[in-house]
Amino acid sequence: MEIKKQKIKNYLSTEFIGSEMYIYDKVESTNDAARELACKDCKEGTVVIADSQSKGRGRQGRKWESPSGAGIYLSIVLKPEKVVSQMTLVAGVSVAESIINSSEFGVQSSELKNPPSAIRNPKLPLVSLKWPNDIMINGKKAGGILTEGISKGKVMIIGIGINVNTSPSSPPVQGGEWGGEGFTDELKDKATSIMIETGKRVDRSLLIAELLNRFEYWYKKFTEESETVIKRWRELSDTSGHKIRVRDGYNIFEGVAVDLDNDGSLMIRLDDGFLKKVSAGEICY
Ligand code: BT5
Repeated sequence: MEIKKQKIKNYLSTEFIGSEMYIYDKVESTNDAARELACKDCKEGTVVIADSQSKGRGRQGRKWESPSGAGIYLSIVLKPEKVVSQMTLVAGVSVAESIINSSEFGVQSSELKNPPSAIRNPKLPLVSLKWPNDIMINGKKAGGILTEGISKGKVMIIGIGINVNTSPSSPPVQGGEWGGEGFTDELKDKATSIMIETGKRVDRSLLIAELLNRFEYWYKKFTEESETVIKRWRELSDTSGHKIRVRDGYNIFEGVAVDLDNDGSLMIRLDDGFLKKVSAGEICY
């Protein structure tokens, strides 16, 4: 099932997100393609989507595996009043909600030929957000967000990667029918996809429309009253209460995640009793 622009448009109910949409077979990174368009002064809400990426990236130059036919790789150009890190949380809430809702338009594995053997959970998946930018299903990473600013002007690029129909195993299953190559050895124990967890192959065009609709809703909410988004993020996250280790640059802290602050930072009760606020970094639990 390829990604179809007309199908996305049919389900889109946004005012400006996706009003300009570019869909490519393959790009190096949708964030770079979106950045180029932003530099040419494209409209706010322009969306770049690719079926695969040859240099998909995560934060700090890490790689984002982006096989063809399996995932959603898209970037949204925003021109907000203020360039703020909480935009990652806006995207996280939108992605989590759209995955939860995708169960309504997924296809049952029983309706498919050659279902993969390793489908684990036929019930509704447990979708949760892990601070600051991970989307987890049943405790494994199924998506990530890469928010980048453009130095000239108030432009932000919101990059979203979701493993949708990625197959559980590599090498290829049934000639790519189940989503290309599956996960690499490095990822197969810590990454997952919607299909692996639910047994449902999801139409990526519908999921993209759902995601963009929700993104616009939460982006507008955020500009009106940012606390609503933070509240929703807290509901969808299981980070609070976890014993965690945080890497913040060269420093490593250990403690318990207490809460998300209204500015999107994570509050941690350190092992020595002090409360520490972390605005960027990496956590393990
Ligand atoms: C992220 O970085 O999670 C942000 C990923 C953003 C990807 C999107 S796709 C569209 C847009 N264009 C781009 O070029 N990027 C964005 P980070 O928190 O740094 O996590 C990266 C780590 O996740 C890697 O080091 C791997 O361990 C793991 N990883 C890589 N590919 C993965 C995948 N497909 N699924 C799950 N985990 C993955």
